[in-house]
Parts: sequence; C-alpha cells; structure tokens
Amino acid sequence: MNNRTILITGATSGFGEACARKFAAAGVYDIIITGRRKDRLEKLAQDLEKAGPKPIKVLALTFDVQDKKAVFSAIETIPQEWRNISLLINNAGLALGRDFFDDASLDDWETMLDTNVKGLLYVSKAVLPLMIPTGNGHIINIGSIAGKEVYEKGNVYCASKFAVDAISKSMRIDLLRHKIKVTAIHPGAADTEFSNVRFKGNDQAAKSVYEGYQPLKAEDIADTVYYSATLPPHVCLNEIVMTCTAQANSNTFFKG
Ligand code: NDP
Ligand code: 8X3
Repeated sequence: MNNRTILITGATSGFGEACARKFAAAGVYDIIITGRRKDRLEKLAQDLEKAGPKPIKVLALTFDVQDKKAVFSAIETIPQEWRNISLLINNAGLALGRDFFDDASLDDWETMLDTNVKGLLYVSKAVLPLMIPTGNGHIINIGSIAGKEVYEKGNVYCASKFAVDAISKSMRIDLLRHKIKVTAIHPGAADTEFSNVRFKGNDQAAKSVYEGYQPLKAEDIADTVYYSATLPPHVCLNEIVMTCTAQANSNTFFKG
C-alpha cells in the first residue's frame, strides 16, 4: 500500500514540528513540511526520513503563507508523486504583542490576520484540488482557546482564532460533498516558541507566561492531531478544546 501524503504548515517549530515527528515515527506517511526557515526545514527533513520503522519520503517547501502567489506557486508545482495529499494540517500561525486595543500595533494586527486567517485560506484553497480526488481528505486546523473566549489584550489574535473556528465550521459543511473531514483543535497555553514570537524576543516576558504551572507541550497537541487523523473513515472529531490541567478557560489558571 502507498503511504498517505500529508502536508503540515509551520513545521519548523512547536506543534508543527512535533506533528511531523509523530507522523514520521509511524512510518506510513510521506510528509510535506513547510515554513519560512529553510535551514530548519532541511535539518528536520533529514531527521524525519529515518525516524520511523522504515524510511519515508519528506519534501520541504519554503514559503510565507501570507504570500498568496508563493503559496499557490509552491503547491501547484509539487511534483506528481506528491500530489495525492489527503491530510492537511493548517498550523502555521502566530500572536504578535499583548496590548490593550488602543495601544496595539496596526502592523501586528495585519500580520496576525494575514498569517492566521488569510494564510490558512490560501493554503487550503491551493491544496483542495489535490485533496478532493483522493476521496479520503482530512483538514485539521489549529485554532486556539483564544478563538473560543477572548481575554484582555488578546483582541486581534483572538479575532484571528475566532475566524479559524468559523472557517473550520464552514469548511465542514461545504466540503461534506467531497467526504472531507474537518477537525479544529483549540489548545490552551503550550510552551513553544509562540510566546518568544509574541513578545518579540523578550525572553523574560515569554518565560513568565508559563511560570507556576505545567503548560501543554507541543507533543500533547501532536498526539491529539495524530489521534484525530487516525480514526476510522466514518468517524470525524469536529473540534477539541484542550488545555493543561492547570487551565480552566482563556482567563483562569491555577498557579502555585
Ligand atoms: P511556534 O512559534 O513554535 O511555531 C509557529 C510555526 O508557524 C513556525 O513553524 C513558523 O515557521 C510558522 N509560521 C509563522 N508565520 C508563518 C508564515 N508567515 N508563513 C509560514 N509559516 C509561518 O508556535 P506554536 O507551535 O505554538 O504555534 C502553532 C499554532 O498553534 C499557531 O497557529 C498558534 O497560533 C497556535 N496555538 C499556539 C498555542 C500556544 O500556546 N503555543 C496555543 C493555541 C494555539 P517559520 O517562522 O519558519 O515560518
Ligand atoms: C495561544 C494560547 O491563551 O495565549 O493561542 O491565546 S493563548
């Protein structure tokens, strides 16, 4: 049997990298990894090829999901043997800043919307013509608990993840006729490079987000993605909100 082909956005770090490692370890998936940092992708590709019980194929594609032309050009020119993509993990995303609405930066807002919302739309639209003919498509969108409940100074990051929630629900309806499963996974606080990016290299601010409790790890999300992707064909997990045990909702943590 041929391996199933999957495409993961944002595979250079955090959840995306953990997903790539999880699927590679199974040895039955050929994996397309994407992100902007080419050096990381190339290093990861080498690791993945020999990570499982038998060698798998790995294709690294470097593009910025905000760049519509680059997204379509990268995906439309994927070599023939990679075109049967049946699982898409829309994971690339970021938060920038944590400021009151009136203090926040317009540039940060635009980058978050362009990446988390428009980037996800571009990649999905580009991949769907390849996925539909496989007859067993599955799109897994990484949202956030921030897309379920807003929190102070979360404003446009929360809005971008509310959009991912709405897009996931819409996709599930509109892609039903193609038998494509759509799963949205909404994690709470997880210790990745996410906060270093959000606080723009202020490591102390980033570290303080995870102090006093045990946050989720990237591998927890990868395990959940993998579980969702390996259910029987007639079962679709529509959405999952997952937090560490110390987090009850967007705003409530037990630290101590
Ligand atoms: P990381 O910062 O560790 O990883 C983010 C990934 O997204 C990187 O691989 C990065 O790759 C990629 N990315 C960011 N911007 C772009 C872009 N413009 N084009 C292409 N790739 C891009 O964060 P996480 O792994 O934590 O985050 C993954 C997803 O999970 C995001 O959507 C985030 O919003 C969401 N999330 C995170 C939570 C957390 O607490 N960590 C909780 C809930 C959801 P590169 O820089 O190489 O392009
Ligand atoms: C990331 C989790 O709570 O920082 O989406 O928004 S949170």
